[in-house]
Amino acid sequence: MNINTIATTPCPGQKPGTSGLRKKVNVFQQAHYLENFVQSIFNVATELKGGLLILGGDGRYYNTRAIQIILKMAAAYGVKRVMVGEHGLLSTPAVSCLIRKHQAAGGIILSASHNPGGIDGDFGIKFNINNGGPAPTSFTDAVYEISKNISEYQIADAEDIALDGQQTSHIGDMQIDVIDSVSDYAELMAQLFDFEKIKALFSSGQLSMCFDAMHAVTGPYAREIFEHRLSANVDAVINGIPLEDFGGGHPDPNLAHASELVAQLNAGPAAPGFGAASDGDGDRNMILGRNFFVNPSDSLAIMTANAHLLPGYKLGIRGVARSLPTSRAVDKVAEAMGIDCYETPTGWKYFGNLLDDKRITLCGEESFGSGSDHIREKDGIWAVLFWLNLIAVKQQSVEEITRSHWQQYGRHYYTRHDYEAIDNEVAEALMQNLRTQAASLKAKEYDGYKILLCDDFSYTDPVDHSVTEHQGIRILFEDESRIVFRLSGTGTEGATLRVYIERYVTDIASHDMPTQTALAELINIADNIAEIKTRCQREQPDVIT
Ligand code: VG1
Ligand code: CO
Repeated sequence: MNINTIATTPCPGQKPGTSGLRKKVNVFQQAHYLENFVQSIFNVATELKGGLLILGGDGRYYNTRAIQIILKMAAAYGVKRVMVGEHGLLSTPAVSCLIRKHQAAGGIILSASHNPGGIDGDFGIKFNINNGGPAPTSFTDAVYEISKNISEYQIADAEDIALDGQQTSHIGDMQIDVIDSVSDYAELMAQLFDFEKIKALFSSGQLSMCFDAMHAVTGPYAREIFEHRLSANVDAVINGIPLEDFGGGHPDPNLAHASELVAQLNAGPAAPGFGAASDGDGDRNMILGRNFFVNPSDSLAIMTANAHLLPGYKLGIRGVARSLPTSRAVDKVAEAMGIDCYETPTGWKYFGNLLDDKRITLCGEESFGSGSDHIREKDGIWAVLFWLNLIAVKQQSVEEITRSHWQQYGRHYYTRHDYEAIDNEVAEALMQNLRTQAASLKAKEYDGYKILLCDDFSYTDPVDHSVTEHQGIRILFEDESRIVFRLSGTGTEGATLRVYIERYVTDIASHDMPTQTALAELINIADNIAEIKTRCQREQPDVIT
């Protein structure tokens, strides 16, 4: 094998965000851009030398090109073996599953997750460590430092590898196995859930479902699991073929972007009883009932309260965790169950230590993400199976399950308002203004809502004691309402301000308000305190979830 050493100069801005490095495709296409970052990863992940690497992506534009480059660089670095998903496809949860099952040294996932794809869209790259989870900040910081000073990278002089069809080939001494993207993952799902019971739900005609794969990576997973193994209705999966531009859509499973699915579920009495969608790389989920939306924060709470009913969790759960902006619905359940509930910064990497240390079994985020200790990523198809299994056990609809949960624990009305592509300086100044005000806001009252606590969230990991600061401004009111402000770490254009608003209502007679109405006063308070409209020159948020 001939290895070429290529001279390069640093590409600015290769600092990974909430979940890997995300940029416009044309940024990744610049000379040496991808190579610099991959070499920086290799230089930190020395355990890859002589080890196994899992490699795949969500199928977006540039996926297979990047895979060919990475394979040649992996061979030059001395990786022993690479398992690549067929056609270059692997969902994020499948990569996590494969790393754990095959004791890989790590995994590279090519995805910008819920961001749009195609030649004018976004591309991204994430590295997962040997526990199957996203690399911690200490790792990504080290990668960034190397990227700032890189002067050369190494790449094997080799032909491209065929990615269609499961086969084994070599670049020098490195073995490359093109594997079935779905089977190991599907097997794990069958161990966790009662497939026979779910199957009976479909075959008895009691339930039909619609799963929107949004032309992203979950299409093949959904077809195999829902249609083949669980015999769901033949038309259960829509938009099931992965496309490089996601069919022009935005592969973000929420009410705004999964409009085809929402229309089906709202189509009256003939609508399917269960609906779901996943994102670009298959780690997010949206759960719908007939004409009914389950807020992701509620979903985590409902899962926690009911996990013991499902085979994979029948021994009960140890504890739970949620990210800061996720509603405190799960806290109520944890309190009642007498288990720990951790509050972490945004991003799945903060759950890894808690899972590894066996402090928690379930965890989730408001951004349509939930997961468990079965892997170290959030998992879209897993969440769908969890709900299907729950419906089969309880013999209740999605709406009935959710309403009875609210009845028992109270309802957390919840919304997130996103202001996208704001000028970076304006966004920073808005956050800085909140930080400066934080201490003095305590005990102030707005429209009858009295502030109990206001701070800039800082997290000390209870396992390795690492400290992560400035994770969002949180305002807690006396009636348990909350407002959280933070800037996104996944966008590729300017800044995105996220405002998270929740209100806790125990009276069951008040569980039927439209969410934005129930939160109207708090939405105004958020604007008053942060001066969003004036500072950002916006009348409305760009996206409401
Ligand atoms: C967003 C979500 C966060 C999630 C992250 C990655 O981050 O808010 O909860 O973990 O995306 O999800 P941010 O920094 O833009 O708010 V995925 O499915 O895009 O990898
Ligand atoms: Co994702």
